[in-house]
Amino acid sequence: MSIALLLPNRQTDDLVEAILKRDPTISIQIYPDIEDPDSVEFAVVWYHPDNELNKFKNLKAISSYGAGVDHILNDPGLPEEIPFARIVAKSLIEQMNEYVLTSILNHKRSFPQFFNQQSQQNWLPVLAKTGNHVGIMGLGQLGKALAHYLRNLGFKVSGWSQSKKEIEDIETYQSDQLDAFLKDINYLVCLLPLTQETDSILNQQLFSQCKRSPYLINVARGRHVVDADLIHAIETDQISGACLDVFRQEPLPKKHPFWQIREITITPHIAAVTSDVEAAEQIVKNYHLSLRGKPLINQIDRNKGY
Ligand code: NDP
Ligand code: OXD
Repeated sequence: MSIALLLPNRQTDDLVEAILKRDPTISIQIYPDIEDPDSVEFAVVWYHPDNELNKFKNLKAISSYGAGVDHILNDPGLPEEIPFARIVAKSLIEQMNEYVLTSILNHKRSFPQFFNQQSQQNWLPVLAKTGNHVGIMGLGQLGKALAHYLRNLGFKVSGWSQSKKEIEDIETYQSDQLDAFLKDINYLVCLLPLTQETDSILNQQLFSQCKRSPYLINVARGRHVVDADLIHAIETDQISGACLDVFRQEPLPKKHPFWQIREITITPHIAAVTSDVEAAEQIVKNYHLSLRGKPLINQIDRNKGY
C-alpha cells in the first residue's frame, strides 16, 4: 500500500524525507513513475494531469499539496465519493500577512517608483498616499488572520465573506453586501477560493463599485481577475494599480500586457508557499485517518467547492 505524489514540475525530495521522518513504513510512488497503481491508497496532488487519479482503484483519499483545491475539482476524472483535504498551516498565514503588508506599503510609499528613479539617479520626492482602509475578500483561514494582523498594525479593515462574520474591530459584510463593502476601501485584497461563484469576480462591474480607486492585491487565483477589465479599470483610474501574484496562465506568458503596465507589480505565485514539514504532518495524519475510514483534517465540502 502506498502514497502517490502527483506534483509535476516540483522537486519532491524534501517532502518524501519529511513524510518518511513521520512514518518510515510508508511506501511512496512519484508520478510519472507509478509502477504499482493498485497499491495507491492516498494521493497528494498539485495541478496534476487530468484523469490520473481514476487509475488508482484502491484510492481512499486525496490531499492538495497547498491551500487551494480548485485544481482537484477541475479534474474531470476526479473519482466521485473520494474525500479530499487541503493544507492549512501557520507558515502560510505568516507568509501571506507579510506579502500583503509589503504590497500595501510598497504602493503607499511609492517604492517601485523610487527603484526606477534610483536607476536613473533621479531625486524626486513623492509623498505617502493617504487612506488606510483595507478590504479583504474572503475571511477564511488566511483572510481572517490577515484582518487581525492589519488591524493590529493600525489599518482600518473590512472583510467580505459568504456568510456573515462577527470579528472584533473589523467591519464585516456578507455576500449580498458587496457594494457597501467596496465603496470606501483604499486597498482591495482577494483571498477567495476559486469556485464557480468567484470565477472572474474581479471584473468591470465590481471595479465600478469601488469609489476610492483602490489598489488591488490578488493573492488568490488568476481566474478571479478578468484581465482586460483590470487593464481598463487602471486606465480609467477606477483601480489605482495592482500587485498580482497569480495569473490565468502561469508562468505569465511573455506577451501578456500586464508585464508592460507600470501600475502593475508581478510576483511569480510566491505569496505563501507550503512548507514540506507542515504539509507532511497533515498528509501523514490524513493518510492514517483515511485508512481507518475517518473524516480528514481540513476536509473539503464538495458542494461548497472550498
Ligand atoms: P478558506 O477556504 O479558509 O476561506 C475562504 C473564504 O472565502 C471564506 O471566508 C468564505 O466564506 C469566502 N468565500 C467563499 N466563496 C465566497 C463567495 N462566493 N462569496 C463571498 N465569500 C466567499 O480559504 P483560505 O483562506 O485558506 O485560502 C484562500 C485562497 O487563497 C485559497 O483558496 C488559494 O486559492 C489562495 N492561496 C494563495 C496562495 C498564494 O501563494 N498565492 C497561498 C495560499 C492560498 P465563508 O467563511 O462564509 O465560508
Ligand atoms: C496554495 C497556493 O493554494 O500556493 O497553497 O496557491
